[in-house]
Amino acid sequence: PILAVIFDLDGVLVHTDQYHYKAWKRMADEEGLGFDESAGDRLRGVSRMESLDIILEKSGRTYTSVEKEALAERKNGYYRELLDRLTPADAAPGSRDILAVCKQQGIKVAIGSSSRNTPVILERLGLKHLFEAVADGNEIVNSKPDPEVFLLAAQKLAIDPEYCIVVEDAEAGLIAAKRAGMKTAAIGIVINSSAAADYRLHRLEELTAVLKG
Ligand code: B16
Ligand code: MG
Repeated sequence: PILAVIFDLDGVLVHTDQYHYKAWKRMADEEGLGFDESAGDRLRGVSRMESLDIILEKSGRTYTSVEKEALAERKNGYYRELLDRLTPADAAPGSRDILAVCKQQGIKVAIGSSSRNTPVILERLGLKHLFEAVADGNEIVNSKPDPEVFLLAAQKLAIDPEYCIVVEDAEAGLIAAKRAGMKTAAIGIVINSSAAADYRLHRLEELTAVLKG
């Protein structure tokens, strides 16, 4: 049986994945760094500094850790400007409904996100009170594809990993969930490409059928 659902945040419950992309692109353009859509998909689920390393791969020069901190900080400032515009209407379609279904069925719900901006995003969306547990980028050492964030979420819920299902839009996140010993549901861009997906959701509502088994 499934006793808990762990939701990824960016790209699943809210489309802040587009904001990450815009903010990185703004910083990269200012720095004269090439940045394209394909790089964008590799940034899903991985931490802020790992994302920066991916963007700097083709730069042809090395950056000191002080320079890298400054670039990441600048991007985060741009990202926070975009987050300031979030309202409860920006929660992904179907997200409140699926959370209600989980509640009705006695299934616990948690967030498992790499983002250190998770608290501000949940606050702006007005979703925070709907989760029994939140595990995010502020609390972990290793980000996805490491299983740490999902294991932490399960621990906070006091549910064994084998009874958890993770909903993810990132290949790194699906791999992390598998490594944690959890079931996986892919949504968004990875829906057809990931070998780590147990279920493939075109819309969040389709999770209802998965939960019924
Ligand atoms: P921040 P998720 C991830 O969130 C994003 O997918 C990823 O693109 C981002 O780099 C990471 O959070 C860190 O975000 O800079 O806000 O700490 O998909 O795991 O919810
Ligand atoms: Mg995501």
